[in-house]
Amino acid sequence: GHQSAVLWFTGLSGSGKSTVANALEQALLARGVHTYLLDGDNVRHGLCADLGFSAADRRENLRRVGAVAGLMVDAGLLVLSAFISPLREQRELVKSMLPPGKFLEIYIATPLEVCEQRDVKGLYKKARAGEIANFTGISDPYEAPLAADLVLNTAQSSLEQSVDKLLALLANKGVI
Ligand code: GGZ
Repeated sequence: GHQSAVLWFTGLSGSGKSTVANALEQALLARGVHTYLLDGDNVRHGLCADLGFSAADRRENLRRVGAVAGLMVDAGLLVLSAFISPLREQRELVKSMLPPGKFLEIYIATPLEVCEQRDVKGLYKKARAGEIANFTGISDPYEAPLAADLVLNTAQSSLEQSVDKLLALLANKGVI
């Protein structure tokens, strides 16, 4: 068995949040631990389809995700969440919506230079060209966590190393 919790991945676009969260999900599944991954792909097309990327819209996006994560924790699930969640106040809001001790903050600290170099979706190029407004790291702020439960840098660690650190954290916290 396992304890319910929310693993909250935060970091820039292209930092590796979804990649690491997906790899962790596979590793947990192999250990018989089922999870649910919340990310922009399954939330911004449905539950939050009415929201954009202004500060107010991002906050509302994350508040709704926090509410859903809270319901999933009630149901006993282990939730992985991968959103930029750029501001400390937004992440504090989500934390405050969950039972004490259920929010684990994972900072994917891949440097902006690396994220921009990768530019998997070509969004940084468009942001630099002024074709996307309010782009995190370019024309919109990102506040790094001050006390994350774990800091990972996908430019310096392999995916396997990152997953191992996450599994160790979960074991250490008594989640798995
Ligand atoms: C940041 C943006 C923007 C702007 C579109 N700023 O790399 P991606 O494409 O797949 O991840 C980014 C995603 C961010 O959505 P989140 O829900 O995670 O953001 S937040 O937590 O701030 O609410 C990026 C894409 O959407 N995208 N416009 N202006 N990222």
